[in-house]
Order: sequence, then structure tokens, then C-alpha cells
Amino acid sequence: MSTIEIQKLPAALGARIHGVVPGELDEAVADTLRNAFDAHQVLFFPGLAPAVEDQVALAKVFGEPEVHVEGRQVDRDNTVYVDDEHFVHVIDSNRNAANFWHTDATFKAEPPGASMIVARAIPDSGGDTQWLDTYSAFEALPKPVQDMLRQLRAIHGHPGVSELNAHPIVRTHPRTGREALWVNRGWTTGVEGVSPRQAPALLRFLFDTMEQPEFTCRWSWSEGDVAVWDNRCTMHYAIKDYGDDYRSMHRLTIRGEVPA
Ligand SMILES: O=C(O)CCC(=O)C(=O)O
Ligand SMILES: [Fe+2]
Repeated sequence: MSTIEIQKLPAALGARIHGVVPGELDEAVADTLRNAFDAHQVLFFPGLAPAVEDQVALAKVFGEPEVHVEGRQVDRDNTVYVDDEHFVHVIDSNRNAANFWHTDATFKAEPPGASMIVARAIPDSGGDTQWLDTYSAFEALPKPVQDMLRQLRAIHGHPGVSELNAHPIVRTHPRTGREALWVNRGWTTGVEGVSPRQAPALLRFLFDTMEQPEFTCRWSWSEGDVAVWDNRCTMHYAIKDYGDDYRSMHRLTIRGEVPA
């Protein structure tokens, strides 16, 4: 039986997990990990380097994997990484730069509940990722503003680029019952019932409230590190500070529900 060690990061969110053996996950370990996920929002597994099928097995601890729209399964060296169900796909610096604050695919009617990446190639320096605790961002607002926001829904998506869907600005986490401020600069483009003249100022106020270093944690990658994050109560930002160096992450998306 594995002994799991949970080490909180010295930051607003995030914890390091030691003691997980890929391919040896039992129900007790899974329960420990789910509780740690609820408490810390982002879990890091340093140097775990799971085989592709073990990445899928680890993801299943946190929910049901889904096939991501832009799935690609070939790395720079044309190595193919395919699990049987095509859940894992490659995002690399030749094609992606998620260097803006966002939560994954919030334009969908049922946005991903969680996402997981394994660092397969990292630049010589830089290429860290930051995550942000959107519970704390909500709690930082004055009570009357919180009450106002509970009555509003935001529009997510860019016309012509993605679907458009409206979601509550204050989202209640289905497991923890905690409220999170659930808009993000990457995808949130309007507010229902608020004119296009007024909505940008309201959203800017929310983004400015959220995007504070005090609410973040930052991970410097080593090859084989795994991170899994809860899209219901976090945002993230992949820092693009490594020039033309190559960086590759093997990513997997876990199904979510209609935000409420
Ligand atoms: O590459 C990273 O560090 C994260 C990229 C990202 O935004 C994602 O995988 O959703
Ligand atoms: Fe992302």
C-alpha cells in the first residue's frame, strides 16, 4: 500500500504530492487525492513521468476524461502519443501559447471540470505556469458587491472563434460548496443584461480584482512533473519567457458540469 504525502505550497493554493506510484492507484489513494484536490485546487506530482495509459488512469481519479476539440497526438520528433481512447494530446510551443489568464474552454455549455498536464519537454530556463485561487478573489470583494455579482451571468466566448455561453459570475463548487469568482480575461466577453458600453468596465474591475500575485502559485517545471487543476475554482497562465526554446506538455481534459 502506498503512503501519500501532501505538502502544501507556500502560496495561496497548490500542493505537492509524493508517494503515488503510477499504475498502482487504489480507492484509498484515490480518496486521499480527491480530498487534497478539494483543499488545494492544484496538485503537483514532481517527476512522476507516467506512461500515457497511467496518465489516463490518474486523471480518472478526478473525473471522466473527455476528448479535447483540438486533440493532436504527435510531438516535435513525430513520436505519437496515443492512449486507446485518444484523451491525451500534445500542446507544444510550436503551436500554443496560453500566456494570458484563463480558465479552460469556459465558452462551452459544460466547460472542463479539471485539466491535467505532464511536462515532456521543458526549456532550459523559464516556461513556468501560474495558477490563481478564484475563491480568494471572490472573498476579497466587499459584501454588497458579492451580492450584486450573485445575480449576474457573464458571456463567455469570442464570436467567430468559439461557441458563446452564459454562466453565473459567482460559481458554487459542487464538492466544496465554496463560491468562486468565475470570469476570466481570456474568454469572458460580456455580461447578460448589461450594455456593451458598461460591461467592459465591470469585467475589467473583476479581472483587476482577480489578477493579484497574492492569489497565485507558480510551478517551475522539471521533466516528468504532472499538474492537475480544478477549473471550477482556478485560472492559470503559462509564462512565455523562453524565446524559441521548445516546450511540450501532454494534456488531458476532465469533464465538467453546467456551472451553477
Ligand atoms: O502549458 C501550460 O503550462 C498550460 C497551458 C494551458 O493553458 C493548458 O494546458 O490549459
Ligand atoms: Fe489552459
